Amino acid sequence: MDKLIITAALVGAELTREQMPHLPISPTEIAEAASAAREAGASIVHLHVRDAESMPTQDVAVFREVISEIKKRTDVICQISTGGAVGTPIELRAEPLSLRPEMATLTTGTVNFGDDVFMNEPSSIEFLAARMKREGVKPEIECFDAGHISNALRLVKKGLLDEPLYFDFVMGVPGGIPGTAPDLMHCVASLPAGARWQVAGIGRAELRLAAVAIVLGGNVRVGFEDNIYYSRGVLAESNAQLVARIARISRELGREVATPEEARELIGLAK
Ligand code: KMH
Ligand code: ZN
Repeated sequence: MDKLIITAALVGAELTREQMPHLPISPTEIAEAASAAREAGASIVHLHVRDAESMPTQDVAVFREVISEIKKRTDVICQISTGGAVGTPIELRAEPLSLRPEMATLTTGTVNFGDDVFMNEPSSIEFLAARMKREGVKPEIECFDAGHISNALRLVKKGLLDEPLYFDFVMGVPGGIPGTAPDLMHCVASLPAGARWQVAGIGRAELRLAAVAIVLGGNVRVGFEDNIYYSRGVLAESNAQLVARIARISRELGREVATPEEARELIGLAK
């Protein structure tokens, strides 16, 4: 089995300091969290950024600073969010692609998102995919529901997505696909040959789906964006703490953890 790729989703767009006192917000805090996550076993960091008021932003200048601070400290793969926050206009969501990060997320369908709707119209998805292709940015295909997988495969047919494909199943969002092992098995069975995948379980689905993914040969995303608890009612101390547990479980199960360099090779990132 290939080595495990761990992604750390450090910040998110929805979480506040009130909910999670250890949430990294400033560029320095995010870079320190990225470096600690790398030391704990992460090879990718999934990045949202915040403005001076701690609000989610797609401001290119903030992303530039965060990525530059990360690169001063560590060799982890920087993956920017083009999802932004619920309601962010699609043009703003695309803006940080001008920085040509190694990876960016591409959500391939609309989903109810708690009491909100995370809108991804077909024209918006194609706009983002075309922009990523032009900038040479590798998409991570975010599927919040099973239908988002076939939407992505249609983009391959249209020439807007290139293989090898890298999927992320975000499971357990209220309104999206439930965070259960049978639902994950269904997603994995829907993939074309040669595609790689990871799972991002939301809340209490995080750990149990990570364990299933490790055994099945998939990859794992953890971090405050998806889950803030280490165990029932106990807040995690850091993103790195959540990453370290996944690395430990994987090694115990006989699966080594990929370095960023090894992850680049596995995902097929441009040299
Ligand atoms: N904040 C969510 C509405 C992504 O990063 O690409 C969307 C999201 C997906 O987090
Ligand atoms: Zn995100």
